Amino acid sequence: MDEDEHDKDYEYVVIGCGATGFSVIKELARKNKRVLAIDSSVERIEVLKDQEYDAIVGDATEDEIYKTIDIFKVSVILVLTPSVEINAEAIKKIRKLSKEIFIISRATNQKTKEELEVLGADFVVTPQDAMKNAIINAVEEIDTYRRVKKFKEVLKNIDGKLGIFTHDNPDPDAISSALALKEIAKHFGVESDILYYGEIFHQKNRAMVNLLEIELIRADEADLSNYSKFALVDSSNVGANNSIPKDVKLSIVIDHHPAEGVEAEYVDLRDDVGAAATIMTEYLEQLKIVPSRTLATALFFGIKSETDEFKRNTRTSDFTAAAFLYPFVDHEMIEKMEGPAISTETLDVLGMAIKNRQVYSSFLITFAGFINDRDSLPQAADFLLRLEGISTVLVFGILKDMVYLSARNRDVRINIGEVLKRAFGDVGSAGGHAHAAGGQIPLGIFGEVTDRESLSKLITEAIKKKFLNAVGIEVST
Ligand SMILES: [Mn+2]
Repeated sequence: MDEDEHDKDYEYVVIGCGATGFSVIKELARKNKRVLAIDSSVERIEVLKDQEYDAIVGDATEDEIYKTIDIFKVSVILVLTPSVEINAEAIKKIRKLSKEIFIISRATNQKTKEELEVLGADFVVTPQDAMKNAIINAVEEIDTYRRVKKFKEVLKNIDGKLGIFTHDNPDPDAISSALALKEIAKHFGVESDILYYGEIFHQKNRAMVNLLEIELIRADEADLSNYSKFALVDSSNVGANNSIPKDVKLSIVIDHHPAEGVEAEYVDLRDDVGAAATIMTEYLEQLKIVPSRTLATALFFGIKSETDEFKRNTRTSDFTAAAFLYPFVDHEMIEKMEGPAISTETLDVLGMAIKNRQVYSSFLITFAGFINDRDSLPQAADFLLRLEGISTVLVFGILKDMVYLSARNRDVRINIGEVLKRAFGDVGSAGGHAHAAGGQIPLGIFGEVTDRESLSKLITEAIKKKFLNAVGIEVST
C-alpha cells in the first residue's frame, strides 16, 4: 500500500468491489467524492488501482482492516459484498467502533434486510427493491413520454391561430403559463395570442406585464373568430373562474387544480404541483426548449408568487422547476417586479386604517377611506394583524361604487371566510378561507348619502354591526 493512502480522509468506504460495488465506486468518484475501496480479492484491487481508484486489500470480517483506515473521519460505509453473512459480520464490527457512521448495506431479501437493520445498518437495499424502483421510474417516464407526445401532436395539428385563455384577472402564474404555451406553440410553427377577461389589477401583476413587455389581449375586445383553436391555462372548465363564452370549445387545458368533466383534445390536470408555471416549465424541459430570459423570469416569478415564496402548497416539482429556470432568470427584474415592500398608496391607506381602528377584544375593525387600489386593503389587514392582542382584522374601503372588504384572522376558533359570508353574503358577495377572506358590497345599498363624511360614518356603523353580530359580539351604539 502506498504511504499517502494513510494520510487521506475518505468520505466513503466501499466494502466489496464486485459488479455492484465497482459501479458504485465509479459513480461516487465521478461525483468527486473521496472514496476508498476495500475487497478481499487481490486481483480486484489491482484492477481498481490500475484505473486510479484508491483501493486496499482487506477482510471485512477481521478487525485489522478497520485499524488501517481512520474510520472516525469516514461519513458513510457501504457494505456491498454479495454475502449476507459477511455483510452482517462487517456491520457488527463497524457498529462496535462507531455509532455515528452511516452504514448502507445489501441484502438478498426482505428477511435478511431486516436482520442487517437489526445489526445497525441504516439503509439496506435488496434486489427486489431496486428492481421495483427501476420499474416504477420506467412507468413514470413512459407516462411523461406519452403525455409529451400527445401534446406535440395536438400542437402540430393546429391549423391557424391559437387563442390562449387564462382565468379572469390573471395572476403571474396564469400569465407566465400562457406565455410559455405561446413560446411552445411557436416552436411548432403555431402563432398565438394570450387572451384574458377582467383586469390585471394587482401591483405585482401589472409590474410583471409591463417590465417583461408581455403582450396580453383583452378577450372582450378580441374577435374570437380569428382563432382556429383555444387553450386554457391555470383554470380548467369553461365558466369556472373565467368568463370564456360557453360555446367556445377548448383544445388544450393545462391546470394545477383538479377538476371533473374537463373536455378537450389535450388535458393535463395535476394536483401534485403548486403552480401551473411548474407544469409549463416541465414541458420546456421535456421538449428541450431553452426558455428565453423573459419566459424564464416570468415562470420563475409565477411559481414564486403562486407558492407565496415557496411557503404555500409547494411540492418537490416546484423546487425542481425553479432550479431548472434559475440560471436563465433575470433576478434584478424579479426584484423590480416585486416592487417596494410598501407603496405610497398602501402607506396612506394604512395610515387611515390605523387612525380609524376600533378594537373589540381581539377584533380590529377599521375604515381605510376612499382608496385607489384594492390591493392596499389586504396589505393593511396583514399589517394590522401584527398588533399585540389582535387576532382578527377587518379592513374596508370605498372604491368607485363599491365597498371592498379584506379580513385576516389567526384565531383558530374562527373561520373568517364563513364569518364574512354570514355577515355580508346577503348584501354583497363575501367569503374566503379560515385565515383570509374578502368581499364587496355595492355602495347603493347604503342609500343616497353623497357627502363623504356622513357616508363614512354610515358605512362604518353598518359594517361594524353586521360583522360583530356574525362573530357574536353585542355592541351598544
Ligand atoms: Mn395558479
